[in-house]
Amino acid sequence: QNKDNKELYIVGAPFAGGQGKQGVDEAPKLLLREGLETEIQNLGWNTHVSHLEFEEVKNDTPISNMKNPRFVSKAAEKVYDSVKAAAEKGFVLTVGGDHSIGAGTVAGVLAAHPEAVVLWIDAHADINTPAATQSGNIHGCPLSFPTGIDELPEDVEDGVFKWLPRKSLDFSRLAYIGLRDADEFEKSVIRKYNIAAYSMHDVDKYGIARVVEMALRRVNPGNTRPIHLSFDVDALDPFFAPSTGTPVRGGLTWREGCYICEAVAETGNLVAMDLVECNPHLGEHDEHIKSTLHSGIALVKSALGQTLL
Ligand code: EXY
Ligand code: MN
Ligand code: MN
Ligand code: MN
Repeated sequence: QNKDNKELYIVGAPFAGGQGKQGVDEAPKLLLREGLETEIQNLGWNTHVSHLEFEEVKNDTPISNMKNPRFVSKAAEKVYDSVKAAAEKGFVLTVGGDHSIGAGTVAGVLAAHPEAVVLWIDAHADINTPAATQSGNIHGCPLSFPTGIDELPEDVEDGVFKWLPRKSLDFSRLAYIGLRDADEFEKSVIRKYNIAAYSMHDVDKYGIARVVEMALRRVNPGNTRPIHLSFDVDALDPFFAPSTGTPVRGGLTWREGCYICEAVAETGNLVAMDLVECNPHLGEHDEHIKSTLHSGIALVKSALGQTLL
């Protein structure tokens, strides 16, 4: 990663098929309307914006426990292609959409930067397998594919997720911050593979600065590897990000979220970021929607070099 490269590719991924609530697909356009691109330009980046389009799939019956498997696989593949191409040229900011697109962003970043590590900032662990998911919502499963625990058969129906290179993400290169609603299966995966996972309990105990330090030391000792930051807005407390599909109380404050992004930016190795799960259809009034979008924009600015002094 070339630190003088100031080209930044915003990939709009208006996708809602990884979960059941409409509206999350409207976030990319609304974030741009709220000033996302100009704020990024003000930090000295040359921006390039594209919006992906996703074609509906008819008769998309479940495969294993996954709902909309063909639709999600096709969408994530499109995201993968765009992210891979953009990551070869500059910084990639993928704006969701629900977190199922993370299967595409992680694979795309790893295709361009095979040594990359992934920081997954989320209330949830998003590592259910197609067989383990209780909800069937693939936004709870994206990390099962690049880590290779998904166990989909080689001859899976309609080649679902066949495009995605398995085991491209080693468990030693994945860290979580913000967890507070992992499923039992996911907790067993975290233990079994000794994944660097920092829950809200750890944030309370050590403070956010030490948590980020510990997470980075675990996955990127020596600070030599490129970093992909996948930020689910539901990692923030619902007080700061109410308009999201699966809010969980007891989350990160606005400053803790921004601090994570600032600290990761300070490493000089951040190459890509996702901002996902803002849903402007949810929330009791307009202020909820605005504050969620502006939390998201603040996180992006913090990751892209905004300094407070
Ligand atoms: N673990 C639950 C499930 O698999 O359905 C909840 C997942 C929510 C995922 C959100 C996007 O981070
Ligand atoms: Mn609408
Ligand atoms: Mn998520
Ligand atoms: Mn989440």
